[in-house]
Amino acid sequence: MKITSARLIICSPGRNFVTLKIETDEGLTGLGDATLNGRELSVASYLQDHVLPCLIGRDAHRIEDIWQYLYRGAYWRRGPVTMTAIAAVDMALWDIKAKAAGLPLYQLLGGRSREGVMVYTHANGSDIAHTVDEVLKAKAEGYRAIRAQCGVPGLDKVYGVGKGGHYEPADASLPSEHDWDTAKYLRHTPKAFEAFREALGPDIHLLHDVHHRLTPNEAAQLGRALEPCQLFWMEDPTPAENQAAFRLIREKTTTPIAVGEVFNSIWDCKQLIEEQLIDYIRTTVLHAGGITHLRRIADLASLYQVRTGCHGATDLSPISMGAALHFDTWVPNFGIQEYMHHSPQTLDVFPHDYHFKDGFLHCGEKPGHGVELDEKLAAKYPYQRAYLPVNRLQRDGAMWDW
Ligand code: CS2
Ligand code: MG
Repeated sequence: MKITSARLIICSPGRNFVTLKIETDEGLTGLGDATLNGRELSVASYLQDHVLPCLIGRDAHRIEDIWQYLYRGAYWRRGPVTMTAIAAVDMALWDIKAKAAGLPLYQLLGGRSREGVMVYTHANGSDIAHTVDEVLKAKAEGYRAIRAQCGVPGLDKVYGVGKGGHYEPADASLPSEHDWDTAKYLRHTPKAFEAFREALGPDIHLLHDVHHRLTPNEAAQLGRALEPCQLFWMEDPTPAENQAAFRLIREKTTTPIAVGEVFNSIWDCKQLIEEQLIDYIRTTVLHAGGITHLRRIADLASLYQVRTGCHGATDLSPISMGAALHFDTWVPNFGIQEYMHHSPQTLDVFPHDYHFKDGFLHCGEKPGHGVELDEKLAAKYPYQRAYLPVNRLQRDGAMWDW
């Protein structure tokens, strides 16, 4: 089965998405997500100018060989742009192979390991009382796991807390600025989680995203202070370029740790996994080289009892969500899947067969990954430049981690 065409569709139904469509001489087509939030056009160019011309005429069934060709063959390995581009090709090829087999994608990975995929949703509030309301609303909607982010007194804009409850990471046509003060955050957060746990009772999982803002020592302090609230995880407590830094956090607290949404290869998490410095690995089908590479990361993780917790923010298109759900349905060491709701416009542009019920997402049974693209509708939403915010210290305006 030869690849006859490979092209990009870039659209912005509320936010930007880059989609790769691969067509074959047997009439089967596949879709892959190529969206890198705030840097969308760099992946589009990488694909358009350097990858797509090399795909024409190749056998669409040779997923592994094409993966190696794009990874080893490029000489320049790894990095978010390269690995997102490879992921888009990989997702589209798995879609095609599953359609050729007439099977939902999870069947090709080894079949079903579970009846549904437990997801966590977001509850964001400007203060503790508001966040308690949001957390209880999520519980009433049937979620078994809830990520809570709460405004901090004295800070104007805090990660994860949007205007009027809605939160979208890429919020402006030039980077907007957030302010940060670690001492204020560390004072407030344990009080907030005490209130969330009390409101929820013991049975609902609570999660929190620190978004790389603490030093390892501060992260250890926060982890300890949160131990009575029994978190499912504390996410990205400190930047992870230095994997060994997690030893300090690990030695000091039993609060489980999740890391990896910004990782793009197995090398970014090798030490974290082998030394059991984390509990959950958050790499995705999108930013970590597709299903082919994510499977290798999950297999390594399984040797060390590290479980998966795939990133699933709105900047990953429904195609990534569809592919992730097939992956999650199979992967033996599954932990949880993030589920941040796409806008109604986005869902109209990407018809899909996954559905939510009682705290779980379920992939569909259609051949492939089950997500399509309405190209006519997509054309009504042209690309709009959008950036993630930057973060500065309130004290003196110095740049901080975001
Ligand atoms: C986040 C994201 O979902 C998460 O855990 O950290 O909101 C993240 O900020 C965006 O996906 C960045 O693109
Ligand atoms: Mg995160």
